[in-house]
Amino acid sequence: MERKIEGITLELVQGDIAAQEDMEAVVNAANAELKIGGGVAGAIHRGAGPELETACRPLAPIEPGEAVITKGFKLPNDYVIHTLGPVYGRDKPGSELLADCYRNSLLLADGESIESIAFPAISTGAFGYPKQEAAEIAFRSIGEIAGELNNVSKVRFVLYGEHDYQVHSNVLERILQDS
Ligand code: AR6
Repeated sequence: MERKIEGITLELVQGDIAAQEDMEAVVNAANAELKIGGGVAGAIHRGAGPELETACRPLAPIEPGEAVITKGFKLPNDYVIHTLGPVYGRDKPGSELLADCYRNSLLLADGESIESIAFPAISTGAFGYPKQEAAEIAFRSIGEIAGELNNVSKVRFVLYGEHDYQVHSNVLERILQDS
C-alpha cells in the first residue's frame, strides 16, 4: 500500500530488506557493536559482504536511538543507515528511543541528500517490541519529521511476513483516519 504523509510517499511492502534494489538507502536494525547478527542485521551484512563490518568498526558502539551511515558495498543500495533500537522493557523510555531511531535515520539520510530509504520494523524481532505499538510509534515519528525533510521523498517499510504487513497496514490506516 502507498499513502502520502506531509508530502512524503510512504509505502508498505512485504519482502526482504536486503533486496530493495530501487532504494538509495536501507536501514539496518543493528546491534550496538554494528556487527553481523541475526534477522535484519544478518541479511544486510550477508548482502553487503565483509567490507561492511570493516566500515562499521570505527563507528561502534552506538546508543539506542542513534543512527550512523556507511556505504552499501555489495548491496543494491548506495548507503546503509545503522540504527540501534531499544530492547523492549529494558532501554527506557522505549517509545522515545524507538521514535529517535526513525527520526535520526531520516535526518541523517536527508543530510546526505538521499531521496529514498527503506526501513525494517526496528526492535520488533530479537528486541521484543510489540509490533502494533512499534508501528504506531514509527508512523507517528515519520509524520512528525516529514515536514523538515528537504531531500527524502520516499520512505518504504519492508515487512517480513504477511501478518506483519497486515498489522502495519491496519495501524497506518487508523493513524491517517485519526489525523
Ligand atoms: N527483511 C525484512 N525484515 C526482516 C528480515 C529481513 N531480511 N529479517 C527479519 N525481519 P530483528 P531487532 C524482521 O531481530 O528486533 C539482531 O540479531 C523481523 O521479523 O532483525 O531490532 C541484531 O544483531 C522483525 O519484525 O531486529 C541485534 O542484536 C524485524 O525485522 C538485534 O537482532 C526486526 O527484527 C536487533 O533486534
